[in-house]
Amino acid sequence: MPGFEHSTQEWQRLDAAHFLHPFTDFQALAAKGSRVITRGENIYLWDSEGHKIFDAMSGLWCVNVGYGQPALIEAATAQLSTLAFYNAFFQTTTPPAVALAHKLAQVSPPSFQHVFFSGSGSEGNDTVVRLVRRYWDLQGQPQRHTIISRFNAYHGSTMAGASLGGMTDMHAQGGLPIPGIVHIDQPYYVQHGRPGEDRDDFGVRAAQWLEAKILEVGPDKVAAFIGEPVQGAGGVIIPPDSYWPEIQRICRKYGILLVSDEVICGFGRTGHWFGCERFGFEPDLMTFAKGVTSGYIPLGGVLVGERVARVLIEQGGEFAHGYTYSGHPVACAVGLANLELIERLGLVEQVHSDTGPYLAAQFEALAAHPLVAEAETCGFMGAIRLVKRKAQGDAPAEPFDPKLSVGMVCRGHCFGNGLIMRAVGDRMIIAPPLVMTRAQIDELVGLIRRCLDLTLADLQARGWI
Ligand code: PXG
Repeated sequence: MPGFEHSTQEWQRLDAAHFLHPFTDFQALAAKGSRVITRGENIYLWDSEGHKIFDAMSGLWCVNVGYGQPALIEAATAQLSTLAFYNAFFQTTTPPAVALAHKLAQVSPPSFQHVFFSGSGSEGNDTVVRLVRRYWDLQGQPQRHTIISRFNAYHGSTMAGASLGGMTDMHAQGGLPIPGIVHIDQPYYVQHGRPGEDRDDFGVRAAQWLEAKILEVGPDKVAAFIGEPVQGAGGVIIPPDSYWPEIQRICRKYGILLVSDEVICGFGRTGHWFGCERFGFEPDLMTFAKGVTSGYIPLGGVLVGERVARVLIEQGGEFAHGYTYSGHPVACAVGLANLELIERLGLVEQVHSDTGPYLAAQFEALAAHPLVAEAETCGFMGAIRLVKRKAQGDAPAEPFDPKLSVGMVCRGHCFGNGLIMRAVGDRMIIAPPLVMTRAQIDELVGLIRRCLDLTLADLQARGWI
């Protein structure tokens, strides 16, 4: 492609000289040199050295339909030629934005008939903060200001997104969280479960931390609770089935708005259109991004349920919030083509009742590996936890010293063997494209097994095990 024909070394030199990457130690990366990805097709990537890579992370949890889908490329190209941009301020609209809003209303649970578009998931969550506080102002309860979230949640990287998120290392940079955002613990059994405790009992107990926090803050001061159905960036933390219904019961008891951050879980990832449907709860607002366009072009937003929409529309007057790219016509055209393709290929049903259960069976068998304590999936998301010694009888599994960064060692072997998996602490995680076939699941699990074997040998050679 003209302008893109440098050698790997030249790309790395220019990259180090000019490009500050997200969540990156700039100096360390410059010393090592970036990996240069040049092409994608289906569920595979190629780097500038011609290596083929199995992308078990769908880019960054987003390429749900896989790379190179002609329907999305054609939708973008056609819209670029027709109308590359117009805004949705000043009482105007564009056909792709209207058509995508209509489509989103069709695929969402019935109470969601309205959407506010943003350019990303972080901006979507900033919109959530504005919407939630606006709602309570309009209800004559401006003191309902506090939003409760969870530690180890990820809700984005803007000031509000990072504040809603519960990543303490992010909070440590820049004086976060902003006022009015507080956190409770995550429903992670490995961290908080009691010996012998039933998982569902744990789920109810973990949900009740919300009630305790509401009572601490004051029930009349709490505006909303936000959570990812499954915490993605936190390490694919799959809550017990009892958790979300109990969260919903508590929110309803105190009249608090319930927000589902569907940025990762939305658009088929859990085998349902939205993660809340998998876990049986009915939120008032849903943040989305990533899978709405399969990552082909940036787009995000908030789906607004009836309870909030009615107040905003009937009593709200002007809502003083919005982005240049709210309802970007090219992004919306791609989003529409993407949702239609997900429907045409039957990907949600496929993950629900065919490839999802097949992945579960194959992936969960990795729990037999000597390095693995648990291997679990939820739709097309999965995690394995690496441990020094497996559980034996009543003795729980023995974790590695976190300082060893064993996950990063394993990730290195994955990269070296043409597999992209993410390491989050001692959890190795996947979120493959929803188009992954049974044969490709076999290929993936074979690759993971090989990388686990190499990691084991490596750790033994280092004397860490
Ligand atoms: N909510 C959730 C649940 C997310 O996972 C965002 C909001 C923010 O979306 P934007 O589009 O602003 O990035 C996300 C993003 C990782 C990783 O390393 C995960 C995300 C972003 C970057 C890295 O797992 N999720």
